[in-house]
Formats: sequence, structure tokens, C-alpha cells
Amino acid sequence: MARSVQTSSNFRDALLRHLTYTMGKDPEHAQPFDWRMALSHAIRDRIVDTWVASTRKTYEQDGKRVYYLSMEFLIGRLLEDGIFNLDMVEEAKEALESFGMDMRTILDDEPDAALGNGGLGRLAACFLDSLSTIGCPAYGYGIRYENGLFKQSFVDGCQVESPETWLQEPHPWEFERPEVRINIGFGGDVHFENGKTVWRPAEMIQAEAFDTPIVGWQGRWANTLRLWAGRAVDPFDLDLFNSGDFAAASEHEALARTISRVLYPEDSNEAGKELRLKQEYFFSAASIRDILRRFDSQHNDLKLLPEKIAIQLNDTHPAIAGPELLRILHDERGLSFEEALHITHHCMNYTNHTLLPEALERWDERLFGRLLPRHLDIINRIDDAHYKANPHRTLSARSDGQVKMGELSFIMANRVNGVSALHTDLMKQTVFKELNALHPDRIVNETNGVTPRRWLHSCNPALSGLITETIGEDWIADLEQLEKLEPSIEDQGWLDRFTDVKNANKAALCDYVAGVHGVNLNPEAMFDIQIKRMHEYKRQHLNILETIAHWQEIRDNPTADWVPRVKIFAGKAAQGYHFAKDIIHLINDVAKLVNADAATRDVLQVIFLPNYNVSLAERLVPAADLSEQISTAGKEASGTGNMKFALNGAPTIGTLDGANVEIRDHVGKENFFLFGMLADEVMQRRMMHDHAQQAINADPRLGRALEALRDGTFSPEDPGRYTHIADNLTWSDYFLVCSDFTDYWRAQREVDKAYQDRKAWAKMAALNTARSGWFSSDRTIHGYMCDIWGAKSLIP
Ligand code: D6G
Repeated sequence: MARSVQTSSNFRDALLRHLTYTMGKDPEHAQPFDWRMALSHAIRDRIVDTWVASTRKTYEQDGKRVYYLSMEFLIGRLLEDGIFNLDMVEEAKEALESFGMDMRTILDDEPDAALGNGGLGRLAACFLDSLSTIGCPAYGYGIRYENGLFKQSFVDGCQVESPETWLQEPHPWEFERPEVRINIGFGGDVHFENGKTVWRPAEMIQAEAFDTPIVGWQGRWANTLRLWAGRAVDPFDLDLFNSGDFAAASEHEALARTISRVLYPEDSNEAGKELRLKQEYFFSAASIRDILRRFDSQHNDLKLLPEKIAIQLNDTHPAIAGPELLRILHDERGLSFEEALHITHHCMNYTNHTLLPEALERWDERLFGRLLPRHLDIINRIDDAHYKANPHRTLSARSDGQVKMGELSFIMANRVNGVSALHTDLMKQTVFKELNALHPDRIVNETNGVTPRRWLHSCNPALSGLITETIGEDWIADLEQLEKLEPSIEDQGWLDRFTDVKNANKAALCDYVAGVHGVNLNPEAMFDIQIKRMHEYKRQHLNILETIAHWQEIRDNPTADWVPRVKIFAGKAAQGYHFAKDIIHLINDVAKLVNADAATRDVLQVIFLPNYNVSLAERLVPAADLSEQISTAGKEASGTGNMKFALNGAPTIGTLDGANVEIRDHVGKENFFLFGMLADEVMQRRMMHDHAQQAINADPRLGRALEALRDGTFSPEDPGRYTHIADNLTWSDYFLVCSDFTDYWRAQREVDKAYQDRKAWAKMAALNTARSGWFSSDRTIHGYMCDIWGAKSLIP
């Protein structure tokens, strides 16, 4: 639809028209910002054509709509995405060049929309891309945070946070919908009047819709990402203003706006917890109202709801959407409780993303009841109904003074899914063991995936070009076609070209790091990369301990035949997670010493790149030789970074955890560096009270690396700085860093050996690419459509 109607000279005209009439600039005076806005508007026009046509078609065909509710959408930059999905790279480049502008400069001017913390939010963004590519009518619903995930910088090696400001400049991708404003209530009380239950909230906040079109591959379909912003119902009190109290006059507006102000406010204090719960209800309730409004515009029988809509809860954050839909159907629309429950149950599905007990949401009943009194009643009735149907059990969404969102989601949902085969199995054996026994058909597995458009075609154009030249371009929307590359991998000429691409990507990363951070990396070295949120279970500290031991060993024997390595880290630590922040500090301190060490710096460099985000990942993933996926087995539900690296030709060093298991199955065990305990061994090992000391006693390298933390080697100005990390690893080590260290060291030396045979390494890397086709999010979405939603593509 979108691409063929315009010729490039037309596109140049469109660009100039937007520069002139949207931005009010002439080409002589326009800044990169003006060009970016003009280009974004010119591209957006093409997307809108598709968008309107898709919306119209969904109405005409009365297609089943999928609603993906998520607290996070980590979409990153949209201009490059739009240009690639519309297949307009050359046109856009030529049009800009005709005005003397460089496209890369313009693309890099766009701020990164960081409306998420990590994997869960990026998964939601990949799913939106796949839903549009497949042509499944779908909406993402979330919050329009004014400040996304904080910006990270380092001061003396320590993480410092500052507000993220993606909305400081006008955002060309969204459409404000002032006509879609929904009042959301909080607090107050519940009355029984004229045979009906009525909730009278004490406070109202308005949710206003902002829509962003999400276009799929080749512009054939576009769905909507609808984000809600908090507004005051009465934004301005004129009486207060006239009485001279200017601040109080605008107070309602300021308070209402805090609800969509920041992503995941610090929730270690009571006020923070309350805000978080309010955010969850705010966007879930606004979305449910909007979903019902759209349904009502086409249907008048509520029984049809499960046939016409499917709601997916991305983790428990939107779990309150279930009781909210039930409340509206029962209290406001007059259905019996049983009927309302039945309908709600058949509309709702829940994705579990973690087995970590501290990450499964639970709310104090008093706080919950104060904010959502009617919902607390409803949750009691849901529990009663569940108990009645299963009287021999006492499983409950409410117990010990808490509302348990995981259990609530399970009980409400028609389907519950895990995000990798291992995670789904563990879910059945652990957190939902008893619920699974009651409802054995409810849990299904949908292993995560990543969109090949962003995570290969656009972030790695040279590799994409080589693949297209070899097997044609159909792989972009049908990633399993990558297996057709296998015969070429036997051809040394082709393999050399594959290696040239990797080397060029590494050189580009070196230029970037030198330009932005003033550090010269050795492009000949192996680029060994660990990028993800900082967390003890992800074990960045295992990686840095091995790096320390490696450095010590190189110093012992500097003239040996060492394989040069660059260890690259990036990732943010939660503001209140001090241990994780100390690990960042340690990595930066190790980097300072090691990079300055004349005896080792030719063969070992360490760098921690600040402010990890989607755009930085797009630079790092294509340049990686080795992917670090080293979580304690049983802790990483899936991972998606692991898939991005494999797809871009970086073999994994990893544990049998999350989707690593399936990656290894697909790429072949000879193309994956496995180490570490299995999930059940982890559980057994933890029962030994002295597991860490035993591991330390058995491996002098580990003992020496820990000693370097204790004796202040890396922090001579503050020798005690890392004692607590060494103590934690020696005396508690819940995540079994010490117990896995020796095997990790072994696997790293195998990596060294393998990398020395560059031809064999290139083959291994290329096989990782050729065999990663299954990890497309298109495959995942087809799985959801078929096993969970019963939804269909509307693209003929
Ligand atoms: C999106 C797409 C736009 C449509 C609008 C309202 O912004 O074309 O008009 O949604 O659609 P409904 O919410 O009324 O379906």
C-alpha cells in the first residue's frame, strides 16, 4: 500500500514540504532536529495511509482484536524502524543527500523511547512489530511516561541516575486523542443501593489517549500503540488562584500528572508503593473502558466478548484488568456475577515472566482496600467461586493479609504461558504447582522471540545484505529461511565475506567508542559482550571475577600465546539495588587498572559502556564475537538478548537456563559453549551450607581473584570498598558464582582455543545465524494467535 505510490522525487518534495510547512524552516537554516522532524513526518504520512486502511478493515471484517496490556514498551527509536519497514532506505538517503544531509546523523538525533526496564518491555515492542507484520488486529496499551527509564552516567566509576527526557522535544510519532479521555476513580467507599452495588471513588484522575502507529514489514498493516497520560479532571482552581494561592491552584494537575510521570517509581517507601498500584489500575482500567467502548460500537451482546477480543496480561502488572472487567460487567452492565466471571475468564490470558519470589507482585490488603475497595470485594468473590469449584483445595489470591497478583492472574486467565520451555516446566513444578494440578490444561509455553526487522535487517545492514544476496529477501518475514544459508557456509569465499561483515561492524563500534568515550579498543581482539540489566542472578560478577583471574594469569606469564579479548559490559542497576551498583563500580575499577597495565593491555581490555538502551544494543549486537548468557540455572525465564546475539553470528557461552536451552538445541551443541550446574543441581547445591568455601578451596584461581577484591588491588584509595562483595560470595553466594566459577573458567579457555582457529570460528558464528530462524517473534506471535488468542491475520 504505502511504498509503491511515491517516486523518490515525490519523497524529496514531501521532505521539503514538511521542512517548510511543518517546521517553518528553509534548507539553508535547518538544523538536524528540523530535518529529523521533517523526515519523520514524511515517513509518518506513509504509515498513516496503512494505519487508516488497517483500522477500517478490522471494523469491516469484524476481526477478533488482541489487546496486549503492558506496563512497559521499550520501543527505542522509531524513525529508522519506519524507514526500514517501509523499505524506503534508499529513497530517504537520496532525498537527504540531495540537501547535503547525512542520514545517519539525522537518525541518531532521535531520542530513545525508554518506556521499559529491559527484556519484558523489549519483548512487548518486538511483539507489536510482529503483530503488524503478520496483520493481526492488535493494540498495545500502556502508560505514556513523561520520563522513561533513568539516564545512567558514571562519576568516579559509580552509577549516577538522572531523569530521562524523551518528551522534551516534540515527539513526531504520536497522535494526541483529546476526545478519548476516561475518568479513573480511586479510594472512596462501596454502597448497596436499589439492589445494586455502587462504588463511589473519592478521587478521580483522567486518562488521556496518545496513539502511535506501529507499521509492519513492507507497510502492509499498521496497529496502534495507545499510551495513557494522567490529567486532572479539574486542572485549575480559579478561586484559589484569585485568592493568591497560585501553587495550590494547579495542584490537582500536578498530582494527576505524577501518575504517568516516571516508569517504576522507587517503591521502597509507602508513597512509592501506592503510586505504583495506582499506575497499574490507571492504565488497566482506562484500557478496559476503551476496549468495551470499541466492542459496544459494533456489538450489543456481551456474551460475544470472548469471541471478539483477547486480552494478554504482560506479567501481573495489569492483573487488576480482570477484576475491573468483571466489576463493569456485573456492577454496571447488570450481568450475574457468575456470567461476568465466565466472560472475563475467557477473555483474559497471563504471561508469567519470572519465578523470583520477590518479583511476584503482592499487595498489602490495607493499601489495596484503601485504593480499590470494590475490587477487593470482587477478588474475594473470585476466590470463593474458585474454591466452590475446587473444594478440596484452599488456593487463594488473598492470604496472609496480602493480595497475590500471580495467583489472581492464574485464576482469572483462560491461558497462562511461560516464556521458554524450561521456564514453563519450572513454573509447573514450583510457583504454580498446585494451581497447575487443578487446571492442567491452562499452562502453555510460548518461547520468546525477537523481531528480525530491527534485530538483523536494520541494525546489521551489511549482514542483511549478504543474506539477501545469498538466499533472497523473503527471510525478513520468514526467518526460518535462514537455514538456506547452510550450503554457503561450506564455501570459504562466502565465509570470508561473513567475517568481513563482522570485522566491519567491530571497526564501527571501535570508532563509536573512541569518539564518544575516548577509549581505543583493539579491533583484532575477540569482542566478548554482556549487556542486560544488572542483577545478581545474571551474574555480571561471575564474568568480572573470571576477568580478574584471567588478568592475574596473563601477568604471571605475559609472553604466553594469549587470545586478545575485549570484555564489554553495559546495563543499568535499579536505583535502590546497592549490590548491583557496587558491581558496576567494581567493573569500572577493574577496567581502570587493567586497561592501564602495560603488561596485559594488548591482550585484555575491559569497558563498561554507560546508559545501555535499545540504540546502544543495536550497535553492540552486530559487533559481538561472544555472547555472555551466564545466569544461575533456573533464574532467567527466557532472555531475548541471547537470541539477538546468536542471530547476528555470536556464539554463546552460557548455562542451561531460559531459552539458552532451546538456542543450544537449534544451533547445535558444538556451536555453543556450555558450562555450569543445571537447574536441579542448583537447588541441591544450595542445600550444602559451605558450597562457596568448598568451591574456593578447590580452585586457587578463584581464591586469588577474591583476595584481590579484599586487598584493595582495584581500589587502593579505598581498600575496603569490595570486601563485602568477597564476603557475600564466600559466606552466602545465593546465586552460586563460586560453585560455577571453575567450569566457567574451563569454558572460557575453550572459547580461546576455538577462536584461535579463525576459519572454524567463522563457521560456528555463521551456523549460529543460519540456525536462529526459529527465534523470530513472528513464530512466537503465531503461537499466541493459535494456542491462546484464536486470532487471525487480516492480510489476504
Ligand atoms: C487509532 C487509529 C485511527 C482510529 C483511532 C480510533 O488512532 O485510525 O481512528 O485509533 O479508533 P477506535 O479506537 O475508535 O477503534
